Amino acid sequence: STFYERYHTLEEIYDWINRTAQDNPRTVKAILIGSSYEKRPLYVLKLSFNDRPNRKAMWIDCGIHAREWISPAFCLWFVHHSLSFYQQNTEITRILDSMDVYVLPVMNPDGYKYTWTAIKRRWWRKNRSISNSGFCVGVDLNRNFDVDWGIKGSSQNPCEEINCGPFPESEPETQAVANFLRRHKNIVQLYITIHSYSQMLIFPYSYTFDQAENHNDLLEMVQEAAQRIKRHYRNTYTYGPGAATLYPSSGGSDDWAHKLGIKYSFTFELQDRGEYGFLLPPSHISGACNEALLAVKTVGVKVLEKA
Ligand code: 0X9
Ligand code: ZN
Repeated sequence: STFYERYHTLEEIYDWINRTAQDNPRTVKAILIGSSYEKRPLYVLKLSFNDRPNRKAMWIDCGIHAREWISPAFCLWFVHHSLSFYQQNTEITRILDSMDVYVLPVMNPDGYKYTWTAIKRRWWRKNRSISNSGFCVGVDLNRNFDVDWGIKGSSQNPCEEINCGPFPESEPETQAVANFLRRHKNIVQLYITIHSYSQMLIFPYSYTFDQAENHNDLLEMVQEAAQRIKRHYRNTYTYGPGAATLYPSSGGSDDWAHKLGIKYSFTFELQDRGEYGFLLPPSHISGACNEALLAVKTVGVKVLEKA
């Protein structure tokens, strides 16, 4: 198997980030956007294939949840595809010709590292911040954003999996992403966050059953993505607004990005539908990533057509 068909330790991913930037000095830059609770750097790779003025941008983050190993694997897959198939594949070329792409391969490095250290830790989801009220560790970064914070599908109890933290953006990982997107909100048109598992293409809102004002556009985009996945890979993805399609929950990054003004905002839940769950075997990485790549390219091209 190739490098991209295996899961990698955090150290290997940091090495890959460095190497990728060094080997592609004209097109790839590593940008430090902050650091984690345990002081690990948060690097974003900026892919920029030309320097036309007024360029727009898209953002993809991976690894919000530690145990969802297919997610960082996808970010690496996506960058590799972009660098390998620019000017070969029509869709990735169209996207990279008109947008810069910001890729955060591991938003929760402390949690990711922890899942690699012992079998019983393989199911860790949150970051590794220590609450000042007691002995439990970890905040669910996808409950920590400042949108209806702490209300639905989240818990203020640090011992729980869906702990939203002591206050909105309490976590350095959340702050780093939120600050970066606030600074770049005028250029970023498309926000995508990669999770697993369940094979779902979700869009805002999750914090409420109210429809986003561009609901019909978002629905059309994920519907087309799901149809193309079915046609090309014979695999089923369900799609729709988060609250109705998955479950209601507050404080998520997709809803927050949408309310910031990034109108095209998505959460993609990759393979599988529960057979292996978080323990998706390496032999499934290429299938899972190619499907997700098709979905990313589908919504990316649609944004270009709409915006
Ligand atoms: O619950 C989550 O954070 C996501 N599912 S997961 O199984 N990967 O944990 C779904 C997030 C959907 N979006 C929001 N809740 N805002
Ligand atoms: Zn997740």
